[in-house]
Amino acid sequence: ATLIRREDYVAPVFWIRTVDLCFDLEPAKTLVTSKMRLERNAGVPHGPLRLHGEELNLLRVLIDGESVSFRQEGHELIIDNVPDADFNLEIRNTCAPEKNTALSGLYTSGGGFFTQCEAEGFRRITYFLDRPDVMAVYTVTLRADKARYPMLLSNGNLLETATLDNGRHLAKWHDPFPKPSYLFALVAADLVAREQRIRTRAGKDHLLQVYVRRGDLEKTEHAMNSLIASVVWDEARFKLPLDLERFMVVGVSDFNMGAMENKGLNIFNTAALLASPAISTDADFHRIESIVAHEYFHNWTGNRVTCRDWFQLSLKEGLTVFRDQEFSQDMAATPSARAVCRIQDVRALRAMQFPEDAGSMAHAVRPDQYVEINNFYTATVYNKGAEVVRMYQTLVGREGFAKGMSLYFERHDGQAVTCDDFAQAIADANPGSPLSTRLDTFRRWYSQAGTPRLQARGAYDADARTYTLTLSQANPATPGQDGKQPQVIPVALGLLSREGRPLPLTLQGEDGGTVATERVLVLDQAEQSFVFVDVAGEPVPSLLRGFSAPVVLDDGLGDAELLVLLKHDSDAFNRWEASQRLALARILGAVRSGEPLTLDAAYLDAMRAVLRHADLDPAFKALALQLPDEAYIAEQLTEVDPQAVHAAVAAAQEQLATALQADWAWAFETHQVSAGYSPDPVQSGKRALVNLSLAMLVLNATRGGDGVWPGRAYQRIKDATNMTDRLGALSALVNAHAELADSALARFHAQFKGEALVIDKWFAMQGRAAEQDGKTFARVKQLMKHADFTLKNPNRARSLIFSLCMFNPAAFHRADAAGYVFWAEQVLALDAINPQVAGRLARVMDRWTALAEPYRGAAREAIVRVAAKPDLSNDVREIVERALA
Ligand code: B3K
Ligand code: ZN
Repeated sequence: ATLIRREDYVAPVFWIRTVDLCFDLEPAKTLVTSKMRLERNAGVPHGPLRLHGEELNLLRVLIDGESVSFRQEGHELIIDNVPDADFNLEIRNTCAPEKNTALSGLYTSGGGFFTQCEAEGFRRITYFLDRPDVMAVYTVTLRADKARYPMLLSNGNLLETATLDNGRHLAKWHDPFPKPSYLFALVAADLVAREQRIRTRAGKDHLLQVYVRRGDLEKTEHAMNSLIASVVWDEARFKLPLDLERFMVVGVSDFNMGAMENKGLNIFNTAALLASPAISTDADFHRIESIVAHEYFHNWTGNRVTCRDWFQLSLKEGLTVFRDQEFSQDMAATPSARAVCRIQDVRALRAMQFPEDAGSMAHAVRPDQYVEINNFYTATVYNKGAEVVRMYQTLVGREGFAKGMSLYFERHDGQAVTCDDFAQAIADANPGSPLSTRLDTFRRWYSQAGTPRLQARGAYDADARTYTLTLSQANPATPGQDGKQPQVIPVALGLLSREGRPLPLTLQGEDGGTVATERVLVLDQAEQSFVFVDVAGEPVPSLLRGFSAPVVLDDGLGDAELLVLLKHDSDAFNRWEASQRLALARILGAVRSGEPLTLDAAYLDAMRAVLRHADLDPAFKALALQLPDEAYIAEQLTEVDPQAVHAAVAAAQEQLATALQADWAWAFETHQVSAGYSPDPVQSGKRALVNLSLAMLVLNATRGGDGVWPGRAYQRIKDATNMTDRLGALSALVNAHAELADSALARFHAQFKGEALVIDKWFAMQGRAAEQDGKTFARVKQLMKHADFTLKNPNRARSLIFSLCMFNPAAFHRADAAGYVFWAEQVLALDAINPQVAGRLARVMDRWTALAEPYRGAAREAIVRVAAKPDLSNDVREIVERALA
């Protein structure tokens, strides 16, 4: 395994300008013929031609029609004697799609052929310069059995089709846009398509197609609508049009991640594509909309302008996540629904990215090194990267950002570029802005790993009527990086009077008369003070509104101030944040003291007030009443006892359930949706609150409260007309370990046994069930032997194993180490099948050094056991070695 370093980047010795690929598709052995036009890169010293290739069987190599001598070294095919002028290179090889359980390159799934090339899968199809800065124009011919594979698809436009001998047929595709190999795709399968013709603002006609297996056609309406909305949005918001006559989306049930943005031929995990009220939850509808948008938006941010090298991955991923988040907010429409989107995005960042930034795999948004690039499709590159892009927008404004985007495309369309190029374009389009004047400091967001700590302290001077806010920052050391420099932290803020009124914000030295009640301060030093004048009384600061920077904030506020914010803040994000901080303080207090948790009346009254509030949006209420994630709580502790964290959370949950019983019952009864199903924010908000209420009521029933609720939940599972309600009721029973849970689970399984995506949910729910006396862990072990379980399908493996190891800390971190033993076994078993999925599971141990004993020692032992296996994949080896470093 070699370490690849960012600073070692060199431009390619050759360019590949065009490639003509021909596939004779057979599951056991597919023949690939590749005819390429190559050219020396005049800008770099001469050298041999080195092509990447893995798991291939090479048949012949011709240059300008003549056979040439070559060498094979490791995963490289080396040709020393290459003409100086342009030349034709022809390569013939075979690969074995049927044996490709790694699902990278060309593989079979459900009787069809599919590809996944990002990051380095193309080299598992044929020999190539498989790096993103080599961009070629592709022509692709597919030949296959017509009955088994009636649909033959590749990137771009269909040039011709023909019937061949022996029941075979042919399709030829041409993609006019030069692209890196990671964006290549082909599909050959028995699929049907939902089609929609659209005319865009620019007056051009396009054909949109969503291809799925026959029985799934009626589950593609939502994806199609999401795609149309994405096309409209990107034109309206960023003036970025669809550039292809035909845009295809294909669903496949064996897939390593959510979806892939191949040029004109996006391939989707069916879990991220198919939706219907009967099989999908509101969250599924929302997630599908955002993934369809994400992949579509990549057409500009990723495909038209791509990455020079994989260290620049966040150039396309951070930017595209930002774009899909903005899209989701715009689709949500109302201010409250927008805030709900933002809260959910920040929750995910804190639950996934903050631990990553603090653990053994901590890396900068633009990493400096990797062994296996697939290990760096991370929450840092994606979600923190999106926060970095959001900060540009905060610093230059929405219009300034749109201008910056236009300049970026003006400069770089058709190129493979770097994160620096993006920063430069946004800054150059906004001269004199708070970004442009601090660009070099801002760039540290790309180079420094770790979550900055932002401290804020206010001092009120009653005589002078001034309020001095002192902001300071510190950035903790991360593996291989200490002594960090200050970063640029935009702090959106407001000041509230003790009665909750917004106060005008005038800084010393500014003209009076500034009436803004919200503004952005920019911290770019280790410490800075800001003096507000004409402040009538000691204010309550509302800092980092909308989560204006991805930092950990310590504002020193106590209960009294948090209660003011919870009641009155005009910023919905900080209002929610106050609810979480109140809960967090109580949970952490109990965990740190070792005393059992008792929720006080002030907290319970505040939560009751939220629940009963006349104007708050039900979706917001559900989020505010939900306790913080155990993973996020663990991040606040220097030594983590996952069982103690869970015990405190479980106690808080029970007390909330009991103390607010009447209120939950009220919320349940008064928020029922009677209209026909729609996943819109209003309906889904009500369902979220109803489901939370039901979970609380069932929990309370199993703790001696009103015993009617488990029966009502059971009835609801039978009667529900949509999956959100059905799954909500089922999970209420399962999480509370109610007596009716088992028969409800059996019923549910029988009802949905034909629906793989629902059976995934059935497994996931049991793997995530709140732990109680080891019952959940025992259940997972038993389910591993279920006839429907398999390690080979990533969705299924994730639904059970990841649910336990990644999302259920209390079931996983056991004093007897059985969870860790299970983890080690599954990482090793998966590694033999699919290294990418195994590598992801290996990441579960990132934070093992923060664990208290006996967990810490036992975790280490399990990691050592995995590391001891001699033939581990690069994926898993890099993760476990970094964990042990
Ligand atoms: N770009 C792909 C992810 C590829 C992951 C490769 N291991 C999907 C996306 O981010 O849209
Ligand atoms: Zn992406």
